[in-house]
Amino acid sequence: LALASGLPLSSFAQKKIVLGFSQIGAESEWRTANTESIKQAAKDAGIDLKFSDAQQKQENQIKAIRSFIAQKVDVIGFSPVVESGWETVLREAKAAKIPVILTDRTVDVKDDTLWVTFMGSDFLEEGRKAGRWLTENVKGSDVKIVELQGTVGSGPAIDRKKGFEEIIKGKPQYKIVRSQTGDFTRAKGKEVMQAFLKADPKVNVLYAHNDDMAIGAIQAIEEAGLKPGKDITIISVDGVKGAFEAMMAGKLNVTVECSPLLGPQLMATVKDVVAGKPVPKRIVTQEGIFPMDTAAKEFPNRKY
Ligand code: GYE
Repeated sequence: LALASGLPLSSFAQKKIVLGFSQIGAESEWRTANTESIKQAAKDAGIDLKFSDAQQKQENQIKAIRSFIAQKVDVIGFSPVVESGWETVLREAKAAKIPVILTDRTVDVKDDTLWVTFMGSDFLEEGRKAGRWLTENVKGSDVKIVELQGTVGSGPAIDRKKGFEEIIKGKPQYKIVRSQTGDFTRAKGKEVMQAFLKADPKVNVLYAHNDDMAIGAIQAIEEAGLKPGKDITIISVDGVKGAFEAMMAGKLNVTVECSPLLGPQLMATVKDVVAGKPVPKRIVTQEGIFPMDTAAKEFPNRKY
């Protein structure tokens, strides 16, 4: 087909929006579901997605963002592995007039004009939900808690710890006796739990900042001859399928939901930003909490 001008019709068709997205890595079931959601939603929305995996390293994310700037993408999306250290590269994106959308995790920068919007969960509230479940369901005069923290310096690790501590504060029967990072992975979760149990096997509760670390820790607990979910009450965050399976097996007591399905919302926002429409500065994901006794009923409805 050609028009009177002689140009092919296709050159008049709207140019595809190009989105450069820097993902943290593939550290957890949550993350792989998040990547899947973003890729599928880009396809569905007809957006040209340039996807880059940083293998959990900030320097790789900075490189990816610089390469998106050099390629002159329309929008940059990213999920910052840690909160600090983004000023310089975000200023470069701003100077190049490329809008930046934060998904899942946020950045700690003074100038909030360096990013357009932040969509994702309220990690502080997730920590509080974990803490409230604990204080309502685990009673005793001396409750010894071990904590597996997420990636050091990441938004979810900082806030899930803070929210949880806020709830147990002033309740001296709840004591965090050991707390260390497991970097949001199964392997590290298992390794650190082994070390915790070796130092002192008298643990009542494990609070893990994500399901993957809890699942790794469950293996360590079983190998130590203890019963996860019974001898040690386990609380974690995300609500991935693996957690529901562990709950149905009686090995995990509760998971606080954190949805990774941010793709469709991201693509809709990318389109709005390109069209010059105003977008809210903060878009919060709505989430619940799933104790063990709801797992079998909820499992068929789980999408990640
Ligand atoms: O909880 C964890 C993942 O940033 C909310 O990152 C996300 C966290 C999620 O690796 O499993």
